[in-house]
Amino acid sequence: MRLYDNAFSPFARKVRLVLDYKGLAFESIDALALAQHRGLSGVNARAEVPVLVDDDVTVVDSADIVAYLEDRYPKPAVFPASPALRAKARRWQRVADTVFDSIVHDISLWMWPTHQRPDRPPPGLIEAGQRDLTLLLEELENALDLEPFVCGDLSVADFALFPHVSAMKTLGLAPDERSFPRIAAWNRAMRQQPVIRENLAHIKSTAIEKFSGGPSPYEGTKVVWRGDRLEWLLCNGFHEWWLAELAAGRVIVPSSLPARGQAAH
Ligand SMILES: N[C@@H](CCC(=O)N[C@@H](CS)C(=O)NCC(=O)O)C(=O)O
Repeated sequence: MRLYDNAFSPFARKVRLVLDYKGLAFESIDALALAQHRGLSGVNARAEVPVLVDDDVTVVDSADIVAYLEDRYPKPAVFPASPALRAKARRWQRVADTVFDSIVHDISLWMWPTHQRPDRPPPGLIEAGQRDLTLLLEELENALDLEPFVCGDLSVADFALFPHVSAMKTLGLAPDERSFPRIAAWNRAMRQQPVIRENLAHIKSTAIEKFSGGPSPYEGTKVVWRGDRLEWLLCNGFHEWWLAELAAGRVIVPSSLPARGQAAH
């Protein structure tokens, strides 16, 4: 199997965690490196990671990849057995992928080692992000009623959430133990999982490899603004800031349409 991957992408991390948990071997390509862009566009018109190629099957989008892996390699399962818990797992995967991701992405641009922006966030952006992340954490705290994981046993919900919740620590917004005791316990339980330990070590060594000497292999100016990330900005009134980014040539908006002559998967 081949994974079009990137160590720092929360979506690629989710898929990697599922592959590792299921004990599946794969070849990883750091597909967000600019040198790999053409190859990535060849398998995904949106030029986004992750993409999984398993023999003659190509699957785009992390939730679809996880669903494919579960169908094709069912044991150990990453979806619970009961319909109610499966719905809960899917819901938290979606909240992680759409809402957590958007907020963490939109308020973290100024901390990316790739971009090193000289400007500052527009007034109110970080505060709006902190406010909305707190709302999400309150919801997650209530949802963690089965212990130790979101659906009782480890599931895709935990693998989807962990990259975002751990990124909050890097942003100085780690959920505090007193306000969010269940999340703190969940976080500790997650960090004891061998696949999580391995993933954290992988990110650390990749960051050293990519950023500690010479130019970074990644895009350093433009930011990819796909739907959910843009939606959070717009619903919080930061459209003028975004339009200025667009005018300054710092915006990429992906398209799902295949390039002329290329078939969709
Ligand atoms: N819905 C997609 C989102 C994937 C996504 O947004 N990937 C980002 C990285 S986190 C990406 O590849 N962006 C293109 C780029 O940064 O060049 C999924 O779940 O796989």
